[in-house]
Formats: sequence, C-alpha cells, structure tokens
Amino acid sequence: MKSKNQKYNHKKIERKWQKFWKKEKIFSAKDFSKKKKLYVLDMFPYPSAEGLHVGHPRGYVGSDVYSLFKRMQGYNVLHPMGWDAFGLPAENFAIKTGTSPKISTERNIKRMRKQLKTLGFSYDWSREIKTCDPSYYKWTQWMFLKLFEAGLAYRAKIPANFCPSCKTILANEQVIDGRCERCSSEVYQKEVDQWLFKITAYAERLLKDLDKIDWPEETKEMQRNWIGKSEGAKIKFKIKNTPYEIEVFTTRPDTLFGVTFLVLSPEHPLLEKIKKEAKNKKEIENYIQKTKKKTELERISSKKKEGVLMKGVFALHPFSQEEIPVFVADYVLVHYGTGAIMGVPAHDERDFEFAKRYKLPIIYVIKPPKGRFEEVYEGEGYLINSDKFSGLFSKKAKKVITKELKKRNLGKFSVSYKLRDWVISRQRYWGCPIPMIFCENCGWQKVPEKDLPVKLPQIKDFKPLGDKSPLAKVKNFVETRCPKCKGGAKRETDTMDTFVCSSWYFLRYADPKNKKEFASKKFLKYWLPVDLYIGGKEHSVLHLLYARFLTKVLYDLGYLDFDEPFLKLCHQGIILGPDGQKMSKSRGNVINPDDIVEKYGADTLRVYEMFMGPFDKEALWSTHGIEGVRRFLERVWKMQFNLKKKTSPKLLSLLHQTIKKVSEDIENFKFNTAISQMMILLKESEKLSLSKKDFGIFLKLLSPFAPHLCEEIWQNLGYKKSIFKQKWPKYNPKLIEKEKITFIVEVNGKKRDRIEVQKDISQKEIESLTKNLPKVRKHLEKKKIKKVIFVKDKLINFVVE
Ligand code: ANZ
Ligand code: ZN
Repeated sequence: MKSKNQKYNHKKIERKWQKFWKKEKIFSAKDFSKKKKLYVLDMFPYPSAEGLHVGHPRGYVGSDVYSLFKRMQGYNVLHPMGWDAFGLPAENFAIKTGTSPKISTERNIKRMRKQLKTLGFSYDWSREIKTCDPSYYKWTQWMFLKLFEAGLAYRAKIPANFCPSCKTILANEQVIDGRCERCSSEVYQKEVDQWLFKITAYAERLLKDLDKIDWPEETKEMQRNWIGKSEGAKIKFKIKNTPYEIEVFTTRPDTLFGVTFLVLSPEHPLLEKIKKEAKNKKEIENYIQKTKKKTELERISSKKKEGVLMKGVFALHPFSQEEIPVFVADYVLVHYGTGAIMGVPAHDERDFEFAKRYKLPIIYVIKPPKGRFEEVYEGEGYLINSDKFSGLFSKKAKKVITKELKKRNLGKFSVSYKLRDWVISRQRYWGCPIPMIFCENCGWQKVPEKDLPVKLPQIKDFKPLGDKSPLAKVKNFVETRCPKCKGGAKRETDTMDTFVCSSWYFLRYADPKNKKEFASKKFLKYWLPVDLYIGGKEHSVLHLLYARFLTKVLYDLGYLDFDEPFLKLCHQGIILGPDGQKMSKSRGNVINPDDIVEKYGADTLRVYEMFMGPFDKEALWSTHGIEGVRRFLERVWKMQFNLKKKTSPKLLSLLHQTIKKVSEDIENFKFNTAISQMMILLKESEKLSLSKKDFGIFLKLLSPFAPHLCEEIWQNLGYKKSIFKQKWPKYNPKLIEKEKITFIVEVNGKKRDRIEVQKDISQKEIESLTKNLPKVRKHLEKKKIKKVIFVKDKLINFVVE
C-alpha cells in the first residue's frame, strides 16, 4: 500500500499502465471466442499534418468508455483503429513542398498514433490498417472489378464539376455554393470521361432499409432527402405535325389542365431533332451554348427563370388537344425525371415566374380546401377547370388522371430519385489506381485479379495536368499490355475517390492480414455487422451512404450475409473553442490535447470530455471545467488512504443507486450524468465511511472513463489482476429502495394523522394518499380546499373554509 503523502502523478501512472495493457494484451479482440461479440467502431481519421485537436477524441472517448464497459460485462469487443490515408491534402502538400505524400502521410500517422496512444484508448492495435497500403488497396481495386463485372461500374462522358485551381473533377458533394470545398475556387462544368458506380440502382433499397437500422432520425432524414424519392407520372405530349413527343415527369398529374407551356432542358436529346422544326434555330443554339458555362447549382438557384421559345413548335394537350408553346430553359435539369417538364404557373412558383416573364396564360385548376385564393397555390385541393375531373380532390385526381392517360398510352405512374450515380474518377496522384487498361483493339479491359494490386508508382513531380492525373506522365506505368490480345495498351491513370477506400474498411478489421481475400467469410460471420458506429454528423450522407451501398453490392454478390453495415449509429457533438467558435488555426482557439495530457493527464481529459454536456450536443471548452475534473480525480486518489472497515448503510444504498445509474447511463450514452452521479457518491464517501471492497466497486464504475487512475488504485489496493479483467458490478435492488419517512397530515394547521411514505415523495402523490385517510377525510368532507401547504418530506396541511 502506498503512503498517504504520495501524490497523484498522472505522468508516471499513465505511461506505466499503457505499457502493461499492451504487454498483457488486455484489449485484444479474440477471434471466434465463445463470448458474445461486440463490434464498436470509430470513424477512422484522415492523417493530417495538424494532428489531433481536443475535438477529435470526444467521439473516441465515448466509444472507448462503451468498449471498456462492455468488456467488463463479458463481451468480446472488437475496437479497432486505422487511417483514411489517401487524399488531396497530402498531395497538395507535396505540390507545395516536394515531399512525397507517402512520406508526409507516414509522418502524420506516426504522430497521431502516438497521440491516440497517450490517451489510453483500448484499441486492438494489432488490427491497424491504412488505405494507402498496397495490401489494403489491392482489395479496393478488387472491389472495383467486382462492380465492373456486375455492370455497376461504367464509363461515361458527363458534365463534371471542374476546379480550375485543384485541377480536378469534384463530386457534387464537394462543391459548396458553387465553389470547391477545399480551395473555394469557383467551379465550372466540363465534359469528361469518367468512371461511375451505379448507386442509383440501389436507391429504393437504400431508402427502404433505413427503417431497419438504429440511427439518429435526423441522419436518416438527411439520407432520405439525398436519395430524394418523388412519386408522380410520366406524361407524353405529341408535337404537332411531327412524329415526336415530349415526355415530362410530374409529381402533380392532377394539375394537367393548368399546363400552359412545356420546357425542355438545354441538354435534352430530343432537341437535336425538333430544333429543326423551329423558326429560330440559331437563337436556340446560342442559348444552349450559354448554359454550358453555368454550374448546376447556379441553374437551379438563380432567381431569374430564363429560357427561349421554340418558335413554331407546338405540343398538344393529351386531353383537350390544345396547342401548347415549347421552351428551352436551364432551370430544367437533364438528369432529373425525363429532363422535360409541363409548366403549371398557377401552382408552381418557378413556373409562375417563368410565365410572368414570357406573358404566358395562368390557369387555376386547384381550389385550396380552405377556399382562400392564392396567387400561386402549391398545395393539394379540389380540381376546377379540369373537364370531367373537376370536383375531385388532388389525391384521387392524380390516380384517376394517370389511369386515364395510361389507357390512351399517353402516361404512366412513375418514380424519380434525386440520387445520381457516383463519379469515382479523380485526376490526382495520391489515391488508389483504377485497375483498368485501355486497348485500341479490345476496348476497356480489367486488370486480371492475379496482377492486383496495381501499385501506385513513386514519382517526383506531383503537379496535376489539367484533366489528367500526374500518373499520365509516368511512361512505365501507363504503357502496358492488353490482357486480352497482348498488344500494346494503356493503363487508366485516374485514381479513385477516397470515399471508395473508406466504404469498406470496417470489413477489413475482421481479418486485416488476409492475403487471399478482403476478409474471409468465417471472420466476417463472427464479427460483422458493426454493432455501434460513432462519428461526426458531417458524414451523415456521403460516407455512410457509400458504405451502405457497397455492403449491399457485396451482399448481392454473395460475399456478405448482411446488407446493412452499421446497426447502431451515434454522432458526438463538436467541441467549440472557449470563445464559442469552431476551433480553427486561423482563429487561434485550438486546444492541443498534448498540452492537456501533459498538464492534467489523459484521464482528466477523458473524464472532462465526457462531462462537458450531453454526448451528442456541442460543448464549449473551458479551462475552469477541466480543473474541476482534475480536482475530482485527485479526491478519488486520496480516497484510497481513507478507507474504513465497513461501509455505512446510507452510503451503501447510494452506492447501489450509483451502480444502477452509471450502468444505465453508459448504455444510453449519457456519460455526463453518469459522472455527476459518481461525483455525488465520492462526496458522500468523504463524509461517511467506505470499505475497501465498496471502493473497489466505485473504481470499476469509474474505470472506463479514467482507466489509468483506476487501474493504479485498484492494484494499490492489493488486487493482482487488471481491473479490466473484473466483472462489471451489479446492483442489489433491495439496497436501492428509498428510505422511509413519517409524514404529518394537518387540516387547518391541526394535526389529524401521520403516514409512513418513501422519501422524496411529491406533493401530488402525498395529497392523493392522505386525502382519503379516514381521520383526515372527516375534516375535509363537504368543504372546499382553499390551499395546500406542502413541506417536502415533513408535512402537508389542507386549508379549508
Ligand atoms: C408539373 C407541376 C405542377 C409540378 C405543380 C409541380 C407543381 P420533386 O418533388 O422535387 O420531385 N420537375 C420535373 N423534372 C424536372 C427537372 N428535370 N428539372 C427541374 N424541375 C423538374 O419535383 C418534381 C416536380 O419538379 C415536377 O412536378 C416538375 O414540376 C418539376 F403544380 O410538374 B411538376
Ligand atoms: Zn487488346
């Protein structure tokens, strides 16, 4: 036993136990153990030059507390860590400094790994992976080939967002307000040949299966909106005096009699043909050229709805046969619905603006149920001016009209999704090479599986070449043989979007050293799916959607026996600087965890980050707060020298209440209230007497939060085995029953009865309990209660007239 004047020295303690846990492999996950498995996953970080700031570990501490807690409850926990190591920042750094991304990435990993280790996280480091390692990306390439074989990876010329400064194509998601997410340059549209994954083929399943996973409702809703399902109809309009027809997609077939114009998007394939019928062909062509320069976002957000009339071209209304003018306008997008719309200015804001600009008629066909007139009414209502359909309500009318159109072969029920196929080509160096070869004779050919991985060559000049990756300059990489005809051929030089690398990494942890498969079935069956996934809200859409997509593809191809990767998902709230602002270098409000660990210790940082407030809410960093937590841990340290033979009964009851509360709170990610409860218990323990055995229970409860401190005291107390090999405490329900007290019942200040009740009873409860006591009722009968005086845990007094 240590002496009383020994101080809490976090530096000595923390290093010592980190070594001990590593040596004893306390946190390694045991493949195929008989224990119940639990897979607790953190979103793996990008190895940045800045290292961690205190915001990063918040999620990691939460998942670590949960992992340690579950291990003590008897679970075989898989809690791994790795690196999302490809990507633009390392490459931009290389362009600036000439340092190879491989070297800077390794350096950043080394530093961040050390930071994570000093925080004492219970990762199984033997499973560490990094996506830039050929033994990893071999399987990223293999997945590409599987998608290609299944017809889910294809090449297409598509208008792409091009960033002139990064000289690369960006995914829609990487364009924010028309600017590049990384460098804020204005993005413009450029037609490029690219590889795409057909995620749209999975739109319906990605939507439907959200119902079977335990994720924050907000996140599910964001995915639903991203997928953007709309139900409606496709309706055909014949073009007068031609063999052509324009098909539109509408969610409002009930407004068909309000159509006063049609609009084609400037890229609509039919335009090539019907342009000839127009009298103003030149004008139309000029307009089409003009829209090419605009980004999609500009097109949909622009207030000015502009277009050009196709003079002399008329569509015919499917019911009335009336002539309808046809426009070309860029507010209609080619990739959504059919790329053509029917304009209903009375009931659609955009169409209304357009109609006003071009002086087109406005016909009201929906009467709002409340009857009040609105200039543009977008809601549902009763049909008017709609021939035989007048009088029907929108919902019914949609069905009836669609059915009627179908009979005449002029329309059908239809569903559209906002989701687009995933463009995965990047014209950059620091990524996973796409394993394809182009042969002049045989076209695109897969690199044979036996030749994987296609290794990323080491180069010296990282400057991008406009719309090509710097790899295009590397002759002995580019020039190769065609796998089919063996003639000369060229390799694809684009690399994959890093989101491809991160869309399957959680599978690899199950079997990270496998050389023959991305992971063997046996391992996958034991460990997957992920039981708990913790990470930032910023990944609510992309990463999480891509991972779900790839899981479903692998499921369909028979490689997995589950089709949702993450059963439960939690987001941690971000940590703001002391000034209430997002932490950022430029604001100078970044707190470095290394400094905190040095001064206060990893345990203090861990407990503080869990104590800051509700786990999923943002919280402000406060030096005052961290000092309070440090004092709490110092008092825990001192407690080991003040133990008594027996625990006082009052304290024992509180201890068991604490076991209950802490267990329930950790289970529900209410880490902050678990800590408050332990603070209350400690305070009482300092006043009353606590035994060594019961202090041991307290240490177990605190150990997931402050592992080093608790392990040290635990072994000081004379226990030989690690605290993390102990069973999680169970509470005794009998001990947590509330204390009884005697309550006095008065009427008009005169004592009439007394009653034994539980402590902390509420006024409402005690009122209803005492009103009907015979001795009390007698004095209340036929009288009106004017007032009730309630003194907590003591007395209730009914004042009557
Ligand atoms: C006629 C109509 C009348 C419409 C009305 C709306 C209100 P969501 O809900 O987003 O799916 N639309 C269809 N394809 C389009 C495209 N490629 N580009 C731009 N707009 C397009 O919206 C579906 C509605 O958006 C469709 O229904 C169509 O306008 C328009 F009172 O058709 B609607
Ligand atoms: Zn060939």
